Amino acid sequence: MTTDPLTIAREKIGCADLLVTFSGAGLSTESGIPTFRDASTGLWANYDPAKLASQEGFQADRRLVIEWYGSRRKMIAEAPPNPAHIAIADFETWHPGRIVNITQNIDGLLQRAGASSVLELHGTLFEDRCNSPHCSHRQPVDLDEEVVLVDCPRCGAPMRPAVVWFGEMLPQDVWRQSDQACRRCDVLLVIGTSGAVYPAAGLVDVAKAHGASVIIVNPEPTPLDHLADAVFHEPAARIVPGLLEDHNAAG
Ligand code: BV8
Repeated sequence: MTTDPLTIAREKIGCADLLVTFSGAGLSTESGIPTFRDASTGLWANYDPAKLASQEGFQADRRLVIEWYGSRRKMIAEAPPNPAHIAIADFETWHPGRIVNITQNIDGLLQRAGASSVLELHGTLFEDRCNSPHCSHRQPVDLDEEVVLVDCPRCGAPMRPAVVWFGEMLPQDVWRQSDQACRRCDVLLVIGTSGAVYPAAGLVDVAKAHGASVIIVNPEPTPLDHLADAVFHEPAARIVPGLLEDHNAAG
Protein backbone atom coordinates (compact mmCIF):
# COMPACT_ATOMS: atom_id res chain seq x y z
CA MET A 1 0.00 0.00 0.00
CA THR A 2 1.82 3.11 -1.21
CA THR A 3 1.75 6.34 0.76
CA ASP A 4 3.60 8.30 -1.90
CA PRO A 5 1.36 11.36 -2.48
CA LEU A 6 2.23 11.52 -6.19
CA THR A 7 1.27 7.87 -6.72
CA ILE A 8 -1.94 8.32 -4.76
CA ALA A 9 -2.84 11.46 -6.72
CA ARG A 10 -2.07 9.77 -10.05
CA GLU A 11 -4.22 6.78 -9.10
CA LYS A 12 -7.15 9.02 -8.16
CA ILE A 13 -6.86 10.87 -11.48
CA GLY A 14 -6.54 7.56 -13.37
CA CYS A 15 -9.79 6.26 -11.85
CA ALA A 16 -11.73 9.52 -12.24
CA ASP A 17 -14.73 9.50 -14.58
CA LEU A 18 -14.54 13.29 -14.49
CA LEU A 19 -11.44 15.38 -13.69
CA VAL A 20 -11.92 19.14 -13.28
CA THR A 21 -8.96 21.51 -13.26
CA PHE A 22 -9.41 24.87 -11.52
CA SER A 23 -6.60 27.29 -12.32
CA GLY A 24 -5.36 30.75 -11.44
CA ALA A 25 -2.53 32.99 -12.51
CA GLY A 26 0.09 30.59 -11.12
CA LEU A 27 -0.63 28.19 -14.01
CA SER A 28 0.85 30.79 -16.37
CA THR A 29 3.81 32.12 -14.40
CA GLU A 30 6.18 29.63 -16.05
CA SER A 31 5.05 31.05 -19.38
CA GLY A 32 6.53 34.33 -18.20
CA ILE A 33 3.26 36.00 -17.16
CA PRO A 34 3.39 37.59 -13.67
CA THR A 35 0.60 36.50 -11.32
CA PHE A 36 -2.35 38.82 -10.90
CA ARG A 37 -1.03 40.07 -7.57
CA ASP A 38 2.29 40.76 -9.31
CA ALA A 39 0.61 42.03 -12.46
CA SER A 40 1.83 45.48 -11.58
CA THR A 41 5.43 45.08 -12.56
CA GLY A 42 7.83 47.48 -14.26
CA LEU A 43 5.99 50.62 -15.41
CA TRP A 44 2.89 49.50 -13.53
CA ALA A 45 4.62 48.83 -10.23
CA ASN A 46 2.89 51.79 -8.55
CA TYR A 47 -0.63 50.77 -9.50
CA ASP A 48 -2.99 48.40 -7.63
CA PRO A 49 -4.27 45.74 -10.06
CA ALA A 50 -7.49 45.40 -8.08
CA LYS A 51 -8.15 49.12 -8.66
CA LEU A 52 -7.28 48.99 -12.35
CA ALA A 53 -9.47 45.86 -12.79
CA SER A 54 -12.63 47.69 -11.72
CA GLN A 55 -15.39 49.93 -13.05
CA GLU A 56 -14.22 52.64 -10.62
CA GLY A 57 -10.71 52.50 -12.04
CA PHE A 58 -12.07 52.66 -15.57
CA GLN A 59 -14.33 55.62 -14.81
CA ALA A 60 -11.47 57.39 -13.02
CA ASP A 61 -8.96 56.96 -15.84
CA ARG A 62 -10.14 55.12 -18.95
CA ARG A 63 -6.87 55.61 -20.84
CA LEU A 64 -4.75 54.28 -17.93
CA VAL A 65 -6.86 51.11 -17.66
CA ILE A 66 -6.89 50.54 -21.43
CA GLU A 67 -3.11 51.02 -21.57
CA TRP A 68 -2.63 48.57 -18.65
CA TYR A 69 -4.62 45.91 -20.50
CA GLY A 70 -2.75 46.77 -23.70
CA SER A 71 0.56 46.10 -21.97
CA ARG A 72 -0.75 42.79 -20.55
CA ARG A 73 -2.06 41.75 -24.00
CA LYS A 74 1.36 42.32 -25.56
CA MET A 75 3.07 40.28 -22.81
CA ILE A 76 0.56 37.45 -23.14
CA ALA A 77 0.74 37.43 -26.95
CA GLU A 78 4.45 36.57 -26.68
CA ALA A 79 4.04 34.02 -23.86
CA PRO A 80 4.20 30.33 -24.87
CA PRO A 81 2.00 27.70 -23.21
CA ASN A 82 4.14 25.87 -20.62
CA PRO A 83 4.34 22.08 -19.91
CA ALA A 84 1.41 22.32 -17.49
CA HIS A 85 -0.91 23.85 -20.12
CA ILE A 86 0.27 21.26 -22.64
CA ALA A 87 -0.23 18.31 -20.25
CA ILE A 88 -3.80 19.47 -19.57
CA ALA A 89 -4.55 19.83 -23.29
CA ASP A 90 -2.97 16.41 -24.02
CA PHE A 91 -5.10 14.77 -21.30
CA GLU A 92 -8.18 16.19 -23.03
CA THR A 93 -7.01 14.78 -26.36
CA TRP A 94 -6.48 11.28 -24.92
CA HIS A 95 -9.59 11.33 -22.71
CA PRO A 96 -12.27 13.41 -24.42
CA GLY A 97 -15.23 14.09 -22.13
CA ARG A 98 -13.32 13.14 -18.98
CA ILE A 99 -11.93 16.62 -18.22
CA VAL A 100 -13.36 20.13 -17.75
CA ASN A 101 -11.00 23.09 -17.29
CA ILE A 102 -12.23 26.01 -15.19
CA THR A 103 -9.89 28.98 -15.19
CA GLN A 104 -9.72 32.41 -13.60
CA ASN A 105 -7.10 33.33 -16.16
CA ILE A 106 -7.82 35.62 -19.10
CA ASP A 107 -4.68 34.73 -21.08
CA GLY A 108 -6.11 32.03 -23.38
CA LEU A 109 -3.00 29.86 -22.88
CA LEU A 110 -4.96 26.64 -22.24
CA GLN A 111 -6.71 27.13 -25.59
CA ARG A 112 -3.41 27.97 -27.25
CA ALA A 113 -2.02 24.68 -25.87
CA GLY A 114 -4.92 22.88 -27.61
CA ALA A 115 -7.53 22.56 -24.86
CA SER A 116 -11.11 23.17 -25.99
CA SER A 117 -13.06 22.45 -22.80
CA VAL A 118 -12.19 25.73 -21.06
CA LEU A 119 -14.58 27.72 -18.85
CA GLU A 120 -13.24 31.28 -18.45
CA LEU A 121 -14.79 32.47 -15.18
CA HIS A 122 -13.21 35.93 -15.41
CA GLY A 123 -13.54 36.45 -19.17
CA THR A 124 -10.89 36.89 -21.82
CA LEU A 125 -8.35 39.51 -22.84
CA PHE A 126 -8.83 38.63 -26.52
CA GLU A 127 -12.15 40.35 -26.92
CA ASP A 128 -13.48 43.80 -26.05
CA ARG A 129 -17.05 44.36 -24.90
CA CYS A 130 -19.31 47.36 -24.58
CA ASN A 131 -19.21 48.89 -21.11
CA SER A 132 -22.94 49.70 -21.21
CA PRO A 133 -25.02 47.25 -19.14
CA HIS A 134 -27.75 47.60 -21.82
CA CYS A 135 -25.60 46.59 -24.79
CA SER A 136 -24.16 43.16 -25.51
CA HIS A 137 -21.78 44.13 -28.31
CA ARG A 138 -18.42 42.28 -28.27
CA GLN A 139 -15.62 42.25 -30.80
CA PRO A 140 -12.28 40.48 -31.18
CA VAL A 141 -9.13 42.44 -30.35
CA ASP A 142 -6.35 42.85 -32.91
CA LEU A 143 -3.21 42.40 -30.80
CA ASP A 144 -1.09 44.15 -33.41
CA GLU A 145 -3.25 47.24 -33.20
CA GLU A 146 -1.95 50.20 -31.25
CA VAL A 147 -3.70 50.70 -27.91
CA VAL A 148 -6.58 53.12 -28.67
CA LEU A 149 -9.76 54.16 -26.92
CA VAL A 150 -12.66 52.61 -28.85
CA ASP A 151 -16.37 53.39 -28.58
CA CYS A 152 -19.07 50.79 -29.15
CA PRO A 153 -20.08 50.79 -32.86
CA ARG A 154 -23.62 49.87 -31.78
CA CYS A 155 -24.40 52.32 -28.93
CA GLY A 156 -21.40 54.64 -28.64
CA ALA A 157 -20.50 53.71 -25.03
CA PRO A 158 -16.81 53.02 -24.28
CA MET A 159 -15.47 49.57 -25.18
CA ARG A 160 -13.38 47.73 -22.53
CA PRO A 161 -11.71 44.31 -22.26
CA ALA A 162 -14.21 41.43 -22.01
CA VAL A 163 -12.92 40.50 -18.55
CA VAL A 164 -14.83 40.41 -15.25
CA TRP A 165 -13.81 43.32 -13.02
CA PHE A 166 -14.07 43.37 -9.23
CA GLY A 167 -17.65 44.12 -8.31
CA GLU A 168 -18.95 42.69 -11.61
CA MET A 169 -20.94 39.48 -11.92
CA LEU A 170 -19.34 36.44 -13.48
CA PRO A 171 -20.87 35.24 -16.78
CA GLN A 172 -23.87 33.26 -15.55
CA ASP A 173 -23.70 30.45 -18.13
CA VAL A 174 -19.99 29.89 -17.42
CA TRP A 175 -20.65 30.01 -13.66
CA ARG A 176 -23.49 27.49 -13.93
CA GLN A 177 -21.41 25.06 -16.02
CA SER A 178 -18.47 25.43 -13.59
CA ASP A 179 -20.67 24.82 -10.56
CA GLN A 180 -22.24 21.74 -12.20
CA ALA A 181 -18.83 20.33 -13.14
CA CYS A 182 -17.60 20.75 -9.56
CA ARG A 183 -20.70 18.95 -8.22
CA ARG A 184 -20.09 16.00 -10.58
CA CYS A 185 -16.31 15.62 -10.60
CA ASP A 186 -14.35 12.81 -8.93
CA VAL A 187 -11.14 14.84 -8.74
CA LEU A 188 -10.62 18.62 -8.59
CA LEU A 189 -7.06 19.60 -9.53
CA VAL A 190 -6.47 23.15 -8.20
CA ILE A 191 -3.49 24.77 -9.92
CA GLY A 192 -1.82 28.10 -9.16
CA THR A 193 -4.49 30.08 -7.38
CA SER A 194 -4.25 32.03 -4.15
CA GLY A 195 -7.91 31.17 -3.48
CA ALA A 196 -8.40 34.83 -2.62
CA VAL A 197 -11.07 35.75 -5.14
CA TYR A 198 -14.74 34.81 -4.79
CA PRO A 199 -17.10 33.44 -5.85
CA ALA A 200 -14.52 31.49 -7.95
CA ALA A 201 -12.58 30.06 -4.98
CA GLY A 202 -15.87 28.77 -3.52
CA LEU A 203 -15.93 26.13 -6.26
CA VAL A 204 -13.36 24.14 -4.29
CA ASP A 205 -15.80 23.88 -1.37
CA VAL A 206 -18.53 22.77 -3.80
CA ALA A 207 -16.39 19.95 -5.20
CA LYS A 208 -15.28 18.84 -1.74
CA ALA A 209 -18.85 18.90 -0.41
CA HIS A 210 -19.91 16.63 -3.29
CA GLY A 211 -17.27 14.01 -2.55
CA ALA A 212 -14.47 14.99 -4.92
CA SER A 213 -10.82 14.38 -4.06
CA VAL A 214 -9.07 17.76 -4.06
CA ILE A 215 -5.45 18.03 -5.22
CA ILE A 216 -3.68 21.40 -4.91
CA VAL A 217 -0.54 22.45 -6.82
CA ASN A 218 1.01 25.69 -5.51
CA PRO A 219 4.54 26.49 -4.26
CA GLU A 220 2.91 28.51 -1.46
CA PRO A 221 0.35 27.54 1.18
CA THR A 222 -3.19 28.75 0.39
CA PRO A 223 -6.41 29.18 2.41
CA LEU A 224 -7.78 26.22 0.38
CA ASP A 225 -5.15 23.73 1.62
CA HIS A 226 -7.38 22.43 4.44
CA LEU A 227 -9.78 21.12 1.78
CA ALA A 228 -7.06 19.15 -0.04
CA ASP A 229 -6.47 15.39 -0.03
CA ALA A 230 -3.01 16.14 -1.41
CA VAL A 231 -1.01 19.37 -1.67
CA PHE A 232 2.08 19.66 -3.88
CA HIS A 233 4.17 22.70 -2.97
CA GLU A 234 5.74 22.65 -6.43
CA PRO A 235 5.57 24.79 -9.57
CA ALA A 236 2.82 23.72 -11.95
CA ALA A 237 5.08 23.07 -14.95
CA ARG A 238 7.09 20.59 -12.88
CA ILE A 239 4.30 18.58 -11.25
CA VAL A 240 1.20 18.77 -13.48
CA PRO A 241 2.73 16.76 -16.36
CA GLY A 242 3.67 14.01 -13.88
CA LEU A 243 0.12 13.94 -12.55
CA LEU A 244 -1.52 13.74 -15.98
CA GLU A 245 0.86 12.21 -18.51
CA ASP A 246 0.82 8.61 -17.23
CA HIS A 247 -2.78 8.20 -18.22
CA ASN A 248 -2.28 9.32 -21.79
CA ALA A 249 -0.23 6.47 -23.21
CA ALA A 250 -2.31 3.79 -21.49
CA GLY A 251 -5.52 5.46 -22.64
C1 BV8 B 1 -18.52 39.49 -7.64
C2 BV8 B 1 -10.08 39.52 -14.33
C3 BV8 B 1 -20.68 40.13 -7.07
C4 BV8 B 1 -9.56 40.93 -14.45
C5 BV8 B 1 -10.24 39.09 -11.93
C6 BV8 B 1 -17.55 36.69 -1.59
C7 BV8 B 1 -18.45 36.28 -2.58
C8 BV8 B 1 -18.56 36.98 -3.76
C9 BV8 B 1 -17.74 38.10 -4.00
C10 BV8 B 1 -16.86 38.51 -3.04
C11 BV8 B 1 -16.75 37.81 -1.84
N1 BV8 B 1 -15.83 38.43 -1.10
C12 BV8 B 1 -15.33 39.48 -1.79
C13 BV8 B 1 -15.94 39.56 -2.96
C14 BV8 B 1 -15.67 40.58 -3.97
C15 BV8 B 1 -14.57 40.19 -4.95
C16 BV8 B 1 -13.43 39.47 -4.31
O1 BV8 B 1 -13.37 38.24 -4.35
N2 BV8 B 1 -12.50 40.20 -3.74
C17 BV8 B 1 -11.33 39.57 -3.14
C18 BV8 B 1 -10.07 40.34 -3.54
C19 BV8 B 1 -11.55 39.57 -1.64
N3 BV8 B 1 -15.12 39.40 -6.02
C20 BV8 B 1 -15.66 40.03 -7.06
O2 BV8 B 1 -15.74 41.24 -7.16
C21 BV8 B 1 -16.21 39.14 -8.18
N4 BV8 B 1 -17.53 39.60 -8.51
O3 BV8 B 1 -18.43 38.94 -6.60
O4 BV8 B 1 -19.65 40.11 -8.05
C22 BV8 B 1 -21.87 40.70 -7.71
C23 BV8 B 1 -23.07 40.05 -7.52
C24 BV8 B 1 -24.20 40.60 -8.08
C25 BV8 B 1 -24.11 41.76 -8.85
C26 BV8 B 1 -22.87 42.37 -9.07
C27 BV8 B 1 -21.74 41.84 -8.48
C28 BV8 B 1 -15.40 39.28 -9.45
C29 BV8 B 1 -13.99 38.87 -9.23
C30 BV8 B 1 -13.24 38.81 -10.56
C31 BV8 B 1 -12.17 39.85 -10.61
N5 BV8 B 1 -11.38 39.71 -11.84
N6 BV8 B 1 -9.58 38.94 -13.09
C32 BV8 B 1 -8.09 40.96 -14.72
O5 BV8 B 1 -7.40 39.91 -14.68
O6 BV8 B 1 -7.60 42.08 -14.99
S1 BV8 B 1 -9.63 38.38 -10.54
C33 BV8 B 1 -7.96 38.12 -10.67
O7 BV8 B 1 -7.63 37.46 -9.44
C34 BV8 B 1 -7.49 37.16 -11.74
O8 BV8 B 1 -8.54 36.55 -12.46
C35 BV8 B 1 -6.81 36.07 -10.94
O9 BV8 B 1 -6.81 34.86 -11.57
C36 BV8 B 1 -7.69 36.10 -9.76
C37 BV8 B 1 -7.30 35.29 -8.57
O10 BV8 B 1 -6.03 35.45 -8.37
P1 BV8 B 1 -5.09 34.18 -8.73
O11 BV8 B 1 -5.39 33.69 -10.08
O12 BV8 B 1 -5.17 33.23 -7.62
O13 BV8 B 1 -3.75 34.90 -8.83
P2 BV8 B 1 -2.93 35.40 -7.61
O14 BV8 B 1 -1.91 36.31 -8.13
O15 BV8 B 1 -3.84 35.83 -6.53
O16 BV8 B 1 -2.23 34.04 -7.08
C38 BV8 B 1 -1.38 33.29 -7.91
C39 BV8 B 1 -1.07 32.02 -7.17
O17 BV8 B 1 -0.21 31.24 -7.99
C40 BV8 B 1 -0.35 32.24 -5.86
O18 BV8 B 1 -0.96 31.46 -4.85
C41 BV8 B 1 1.07 31.71 -6.13
O19 BV8 B 1 1.63 31.10 -4.98
C42 BV8 B 1 0.82 30.68 -7.18
N7 BV8 B 1 1.94 30.41 -8.07
C43 BV8 B 1 2.95 31.25 -8.44
N8 BV8 B 1 3.78 30.60 -9.29
C44 BV8 B 1 3.28 29.34 -9.46
C45 BV8 B 1 2.12 29.22 -8.69
N9 BV8 B 1 1.39 28.09 -8.64
C46 BV8 B 1 1.82 27.04 -9.38
N10 BV8 B 1 2.92 27.08 -10.16
C47 BV8 B 1 3.68 28.21 -10.21
N11 BV8 B 1 4.80 28.23 -10.98
